[in-house]
Amino acid sequence: MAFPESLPLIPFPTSVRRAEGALALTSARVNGPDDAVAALREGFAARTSLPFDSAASADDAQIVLQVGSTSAGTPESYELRVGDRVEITGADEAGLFYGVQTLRQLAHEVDGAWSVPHIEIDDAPRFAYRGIMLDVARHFFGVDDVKRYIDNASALKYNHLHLHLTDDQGWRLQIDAWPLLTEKAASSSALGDEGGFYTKDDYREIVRYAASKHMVLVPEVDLPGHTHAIGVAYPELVEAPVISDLLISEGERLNQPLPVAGQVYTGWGVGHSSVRIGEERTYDFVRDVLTEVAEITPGPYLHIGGDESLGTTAEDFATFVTRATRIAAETGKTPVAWHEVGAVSDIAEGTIGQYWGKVTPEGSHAEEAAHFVARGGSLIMSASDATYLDMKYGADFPLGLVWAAIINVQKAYEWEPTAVVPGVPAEAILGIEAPLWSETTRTMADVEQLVFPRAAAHAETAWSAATAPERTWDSFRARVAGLAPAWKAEGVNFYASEEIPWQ
Ligand code: TNX
Repeated sequence: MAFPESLPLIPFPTSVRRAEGALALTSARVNGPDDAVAALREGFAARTSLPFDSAASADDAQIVLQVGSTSAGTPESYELRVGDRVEITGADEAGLFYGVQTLRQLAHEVDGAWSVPHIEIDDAPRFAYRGIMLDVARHFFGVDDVKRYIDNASALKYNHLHLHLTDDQGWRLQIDAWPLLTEKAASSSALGDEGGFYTKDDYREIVRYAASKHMVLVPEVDLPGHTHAIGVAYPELVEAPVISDLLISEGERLNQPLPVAGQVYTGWGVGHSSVRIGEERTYDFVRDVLTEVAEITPGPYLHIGGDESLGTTAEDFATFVTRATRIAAETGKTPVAWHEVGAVSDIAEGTIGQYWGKVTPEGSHAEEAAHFVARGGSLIMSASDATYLDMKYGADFPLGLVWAAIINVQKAYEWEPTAVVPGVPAEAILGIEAPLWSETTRTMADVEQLVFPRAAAHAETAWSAATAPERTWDSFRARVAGLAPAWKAEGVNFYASEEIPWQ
């Protein structure tokens, strides 16, 4: 049988034992929980016309999906066996879903029949938090686009979707107590493109859809900087824009406007905006917003931003984040914040830090990150010169930015998240996240060019053991090549980087 030598398994499983031969999915009758059967059917819909009819009993099925005990025994783990039929056992529903994603990657059309190699796979994730971010503030992406992003990410076993919901350029979520946010500050995007926002029902639909693919939504309200849009709706909540020399020169270089108080901002300079730290009304606002967001968010996390607050003095920043982390915690959620918040000693205990410094930390970034751990929290690693999906692949790439690094697929693949911040034990690393900032991406097709194939590299860093023999660039590049047929069938606009021997 002409089965590929290198199976396109990404992220690579804990253990794979392959035997001779393959099983042709001739009947493709499935027995299992409805959700898992639906995931299987959906997962193959773009590539095959296999019907995946439900079989009334396991005896009668060619594919058996079940929740039960696995050799790893840990959450999200699964076992997959292919002999004279396919059996997938998940430790929980998520594990079963991941087994189905692996089955998708195993299936190949050989001599006109969809077949799966005889194989035994035992698998479990390395990190509990495997995140991908979408910035819907610089450019807005509607519910259907977000669902597409969820489909493509969950297929790679990502389990958290971080939505960057607010920034200088727009406010993207309905807040009942402060209705002008979406009435006045949502209509536009960076580059003067069209904006938009999610009603609460839209947001609930995203949450529901993400959950159906075993992804937890992590909402971010970025404070106290990145808040120009708040002032478009409620001028009394923000300070006047800080127009620095850097902002002026960047604006001229990029032919972008400077921020004007009370008017929508369509450039992408940072560090010019701040909420008013000394006004009690600011904290009423923060409490109302975080409470409403928490109410419609079933997941455990609430991200309050805290990055690049250069329009706020260090003292004011400390005052603000000391209170804001507590307000977030009072909603019952675990606060998450970008690593700068770790510069402040008295942040709420247990706050999770998101590190976006370099793989080799600069300045005080590592120290700031370590402070979250000292306060009983943990870290999500988003090293910007490895995981930033908005960085260009090469100097001439038409989309993206370059400030952190030029990141080809190999550079995205080769970094070790537990080795970045000195003195922090590996157990304090909750996981990794790959952020897509959307200054330059005007459509989901643009987004997908930047995200794929690099998101496959980060998925493997997040899931596969650091010491696995297949955790090498040579193995990865051969395997990722094999994802191209599925991506093409599904219309994923991946970038065909020359580093990869595409099929
Ligand atoms: C830095 S990293 C930002 C964002 C930008 C991004 C562009 C971080 C927490 N903040 O505001 O969109 O760079 O790459």
